[in-house]
Amino acid sequence: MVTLAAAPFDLSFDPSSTALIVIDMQRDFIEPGGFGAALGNDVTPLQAIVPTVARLLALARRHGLPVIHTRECHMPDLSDCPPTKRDRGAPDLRIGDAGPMGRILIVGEPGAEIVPDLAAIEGELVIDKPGKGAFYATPLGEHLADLGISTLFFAGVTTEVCVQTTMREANDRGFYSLLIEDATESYFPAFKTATLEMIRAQGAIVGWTAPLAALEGALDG
Ligand code: TIU
Repeated sequence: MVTLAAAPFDLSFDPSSTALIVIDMQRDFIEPGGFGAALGNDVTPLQAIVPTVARLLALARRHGLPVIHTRECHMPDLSDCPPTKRDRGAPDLRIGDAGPMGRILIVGEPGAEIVPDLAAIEGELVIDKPGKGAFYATPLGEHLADLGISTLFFAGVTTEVCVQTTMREANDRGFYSLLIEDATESYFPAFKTATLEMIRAQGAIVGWTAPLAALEGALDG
């Protein structure tokens, strides 16, 4: 067992039953001209965590932890995109519309790809998900059961939308969940702060948080 100095208290985990899930580090959320920008957001803060997520990926790979990447995207015919999701708000471009990186949030389009610095390597599972949570309408739960996973490390974007939703799904499924504080980001700084606080409040009601350096220290020694 490894013991990590996390908040709100130490988290002990067995690396042989721990996996890393990197949520939606896609061009559509991180680069100008994608879904995030079409919603009116400044994508710059999200770009800034790419090197930290790369360090986290290197750490997980160095220690043989299974790595799972997710991508929020939809079928070209939008059959898995509820109209309530596509019609929400007044974005410049809606899901399925043609933008500078291809059709917004559509499987196989350049914008739906993970940014090159964080691309999956051979043997890593990439899960396309139609929802905010990575367990909804995907094989993630079965995959984790097959691997015998009990602890999940989380990174990715955005903290309060897809990351938090997936952590809450994981919590209800009995996983110990740790969010790497500097490997996640929001378009809204206050939402990131609030999400970190609400995850670890009430005695880790959803899970734990810790900076990457603490995890590196615990695993690398
Ligand atoms: N808009 C926003 O903050 N996030 C999303 O729409 N999806 C994810 O968080 N991946």
